[in-house]
Amino acid sequence: KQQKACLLWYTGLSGSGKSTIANAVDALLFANQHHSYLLDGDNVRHGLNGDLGFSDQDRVENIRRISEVAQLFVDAGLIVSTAFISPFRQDRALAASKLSAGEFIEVFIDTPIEVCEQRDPKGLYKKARAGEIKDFTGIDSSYEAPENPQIQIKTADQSIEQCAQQVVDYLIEHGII
Ligand code: GGZ
Repeated sequence: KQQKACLLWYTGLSGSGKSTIANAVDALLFANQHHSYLLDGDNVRHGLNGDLGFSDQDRVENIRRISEVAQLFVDAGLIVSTAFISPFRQDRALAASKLSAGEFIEVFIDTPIEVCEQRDPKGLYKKARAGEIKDFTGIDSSYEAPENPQIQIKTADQSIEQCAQQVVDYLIEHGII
């Protein structure tokens, strides 16, 4: 199936819905015979980046390696998605700088921290508030929201399907699929 290789770079807080939406988008792409690959915590933080934690320095290295790997997959012709907090603007800009214009698509999963904390699917916010987890994004580690994302998704008042469709619509409108 005809497609242009690109990188969908999801960014947002823990519990914002990055992985959920990225997985839903990937399923829609697969159902339409597109070739895609999703990098997320499950397949990267345990393996390739298993040596890294959550200090600022380790997050920078986490994102650097992910952007290098994502670039390789883009070179291979895939629609690549990365779903990591990627809290620092400079690191996202570095990832973008490796691709040509139009290939890097920043997807801001714009979920307020109050909503993420309410969802708290893994109980991590509770632990962070209790001081059991240090350097937690949005609590005692910073998150720099994108200023000009290609796609901005408000998850608080939309279904997962609607959020995923917003990404697919963008890909169609920009001639990627
Ligand atoms: C943020 C943490 C932390 C700390 C563990 N801060 O909701 P999750 O569980 O599944 O997603 C979070 C994930 C963040 O990893 P990333 O590789 O996306 O982060 S970064 O891009 O900043 O490198 C959360 C869990 O790991 N987690 N400790 N201290 N999230």
